[in-house]
Amino acid sequence: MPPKPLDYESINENVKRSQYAVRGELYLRASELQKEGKKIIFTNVGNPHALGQKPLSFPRQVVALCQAPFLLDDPNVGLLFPADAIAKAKHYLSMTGGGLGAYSDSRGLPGVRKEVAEFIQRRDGYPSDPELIYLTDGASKGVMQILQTIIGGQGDGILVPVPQYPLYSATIALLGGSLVPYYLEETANWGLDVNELRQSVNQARYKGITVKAMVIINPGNPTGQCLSEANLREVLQFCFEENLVLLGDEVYQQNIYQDERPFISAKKVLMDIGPPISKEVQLISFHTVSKGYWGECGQRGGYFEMTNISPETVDQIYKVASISLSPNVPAQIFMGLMVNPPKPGDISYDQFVRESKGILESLRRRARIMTDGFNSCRNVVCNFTEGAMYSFPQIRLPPRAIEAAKQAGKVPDVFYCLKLLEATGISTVPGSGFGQKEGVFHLRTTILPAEEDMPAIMDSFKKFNDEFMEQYEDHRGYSRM
Ligand code: DCS
Repeated sequence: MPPKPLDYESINENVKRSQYAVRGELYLRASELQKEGKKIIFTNVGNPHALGQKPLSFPRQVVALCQAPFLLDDPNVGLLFPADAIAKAKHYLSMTGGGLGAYSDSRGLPGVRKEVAEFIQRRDGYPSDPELIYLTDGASKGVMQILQTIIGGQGDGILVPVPQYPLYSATIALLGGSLVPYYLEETANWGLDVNELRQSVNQARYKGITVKAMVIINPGNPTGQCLSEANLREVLQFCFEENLVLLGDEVYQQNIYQDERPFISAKKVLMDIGPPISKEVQLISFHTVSKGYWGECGQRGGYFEMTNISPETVDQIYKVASISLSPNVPAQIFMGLMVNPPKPGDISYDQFVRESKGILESLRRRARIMTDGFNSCRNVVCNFTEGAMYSFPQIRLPPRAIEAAKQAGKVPDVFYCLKLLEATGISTVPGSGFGQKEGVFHLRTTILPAEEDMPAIMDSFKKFNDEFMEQYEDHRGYSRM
């Protein structure tokens, strides 16, 4: 009997090739241990609510009413819901043709796209056109649709930062394209060097690859750096010179933990530069309701904005979006609420600010506790998490640990992370899942565990790491760093 079409030997090679470490070997082992009754701290995914973050009240009130519109007819509705939530629910319901149970336009509800455009305009100080904004099921779906529109085959290259979030490497592999890596410089706080970019592009071209797009993740995942305005200018200039579309992954724009480098969007910098660059460089910017102080990962809401994209291509992307009929409608309302939250004077304003500030300030403190904790450990060095939700310490593994990993048939950082998991229940992602320089090892953890649990988690990490280093360091020759 020949293999059947869905037998492993027969399936699409691109599917087998794509890898997604955030839910990889470590996660599977952690799930097993959890089933066996071990307490696991899931710091492998940036999934705030799963680690106890409470949802913001106002958006949940609005969406609850949209989901159960009969409550709006109940004479007691005003006792359960604030008047501004009731008004907002009516506002969003009036945008839908049939409530949340009906498909929307494939690009998303026009009213929400308009609210997104107004948000971008307020944020950047430049006009934004709702016709060039598409709502998506999380940022992931948007990234996939755009990569699908760009990549036709192996000859099409996408410049991706290393370390990177594996949505990019995995999707490029699925689509059969070529990932062209550019390395971020760890010793320069994960800075981006344009000379490095140029070299990567030249090397790829030498191999016959047409480099078509460049991805930036700002603030960075897993690296946590915030790009400076000067750096963004260089990147846009580079994209202009090299004829690349820039994919600006800006999902962590609310997650900023220092004041020196506030978030600046690629769109604003592009417009600031002025013509010809501002009229020529093609840019797609992505955002989501999964991150920030919202953390509504399970709702799957996102958008992308297209700049300098021709109407014909915008129509083609519309067609691609149409194949999935429509993005989640409840998620679109979350997006509307995120870009158009309660304003001063609204009944729910104070509570909204109290809740969102509370989350953000705590994340800022947690970023500090984690970085300091890692830096106090033997053979561990860690850049400060300037933004996003992750800490990405470098673990300087002694040669004997690397040897032991080899014996166990594991990549060295996977070996370290598995031991950490078994000893402490802390579930992380090995640096190799994001890419790193040869011979250098990291792990990624989120900064999301509850603040009160943080000291105990860092103590338990330190104890494990000290014992690990004690076990594998060669005290005769190997020097401590
Ligand atoms: N872009 C980046 C840089 C991300 O980190 C994520 C999610 C996404 C896009 C996609 O988010 P949504 O599809 O939910 O909008 N980050 C994953 C991670 O690294 N941990 O958790 C999820």
